[in-house]
Amino acid sequence: MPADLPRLHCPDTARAKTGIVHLGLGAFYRAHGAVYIAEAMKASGGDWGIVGVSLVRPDQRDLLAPQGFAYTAVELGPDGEKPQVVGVLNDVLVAPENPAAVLEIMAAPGTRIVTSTVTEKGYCHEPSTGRLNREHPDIVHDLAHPEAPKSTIGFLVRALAKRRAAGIRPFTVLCCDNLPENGRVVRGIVLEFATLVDQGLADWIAAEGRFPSTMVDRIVPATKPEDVDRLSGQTGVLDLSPVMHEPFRQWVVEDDFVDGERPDFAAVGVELVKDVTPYEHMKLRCLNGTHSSLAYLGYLAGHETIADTVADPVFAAFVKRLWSDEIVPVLDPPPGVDLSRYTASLFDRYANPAIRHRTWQIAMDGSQKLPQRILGTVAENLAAGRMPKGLCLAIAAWMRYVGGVDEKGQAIDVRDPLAAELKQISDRGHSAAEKVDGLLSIRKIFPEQLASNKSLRDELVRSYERLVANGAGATVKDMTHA
Ligand code: CS2
Repeated sequence: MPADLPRLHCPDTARAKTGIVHLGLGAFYRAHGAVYIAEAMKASGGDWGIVGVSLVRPDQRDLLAPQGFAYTAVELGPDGEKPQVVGVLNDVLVAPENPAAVLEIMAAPGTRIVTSTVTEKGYCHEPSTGRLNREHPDIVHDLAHPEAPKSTIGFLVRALAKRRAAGIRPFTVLCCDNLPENGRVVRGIVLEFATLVDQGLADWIAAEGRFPSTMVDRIVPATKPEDVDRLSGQTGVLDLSPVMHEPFRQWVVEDDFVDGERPDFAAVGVELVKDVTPYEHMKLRCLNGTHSSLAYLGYLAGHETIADTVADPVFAAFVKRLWSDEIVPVLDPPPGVDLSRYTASLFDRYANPAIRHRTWQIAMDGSQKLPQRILGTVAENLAAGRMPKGLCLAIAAWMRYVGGVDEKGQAIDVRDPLAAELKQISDRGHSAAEKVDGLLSIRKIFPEQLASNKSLRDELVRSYERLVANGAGATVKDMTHA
């Protein structure tokens, strides 16, 4: 790394006052929501500076503090790389070091929105039902120690309680994670938790709080050391925490904020709508559903990235078939959207060779992702009397993946909150059928109605057997006749 380069610093423009606290400061938000918010302030002003909160590790704070919390967002497009310095972060707090400081900024009168990207598992809920998981260790902790929370839900509820006690209006909770009807789901979890703390608080949040649902979209792979080196070579300054993203972006938001207080989103292309549900379904099922399918099957077939996977003609034909035969037929498009154009553009985005998005990264946390990405589509196909064989193959590939051994007999580093349970259940089964039955019996993932469908179960067993006997590449090939 070129150590003698000057370090990136925050542009000298006056900083906006903090109006937003963001929970879960990962690459995605820094390349998506934060960029939109910075642009909205540039276009129309407003005090919408952001304080980021890392809920687990200090890494981001440690990298960003010496840069005045500025970072470079790099667009990786067909015509090269476009770096842009983003100076919208005012501070980064590390929650486990000082939860009181996080609660203080969340409860400050100037904070009017709390955004979150804490990943699917960060809401401590059961993916199959959307309800609070009261046995989650962080939830148990936060109910016992409300003044020093660990979980996103614990922070939201405690900060809202502080605002209520101080006579301050609630903030809007703007969830930016890939959950279906994410605002409504988070509202339900927050209210369930608040009820356990104080019914009066829960009633106040229910009446005065706002939780607009959102659909967020931009492909942002994890930043790699070579990205840092390449960027510093191009710019002559050292940024130790840039984010890499594709040109495409989309943000659809329900326009329902506490007292209407929000950045001027419309000025920068955020789509403000009454009901985000059709957009969320389209994106979660068409994009994330096929992303996960390609991740498990592609990983097993030895492909490192999504771009490598769809460069393989067999997989290209497979993903197109998933869209045309299984996903789009059971989807109601949002007003004015042509789904065949939408999926064609998804294919081009996947094929962008500059985006090195690892199949292993997308394969993480499958237990939290499958329901909203794949299982809804499967259920609707079954209800229409069709067996969605491609998606069944994807589920079987997930089942094989969580068994923890790849096609060459090498261990897979399975990252999932249920990893130990999944491996144990998989290991207990001696045959494909026993493994499939064991995994299907996990109610946190597979609802009873789906798991008890005999033809689905038989199709999963057949798919699993084929994956073991022939490998993922050959099985996908057979299916697409490519
Ligand atoms: C991906 C998403 O990692 C994953 O599971 O499917 O992060 C995906 O890249 C984004 O949702 C795109 O908007």
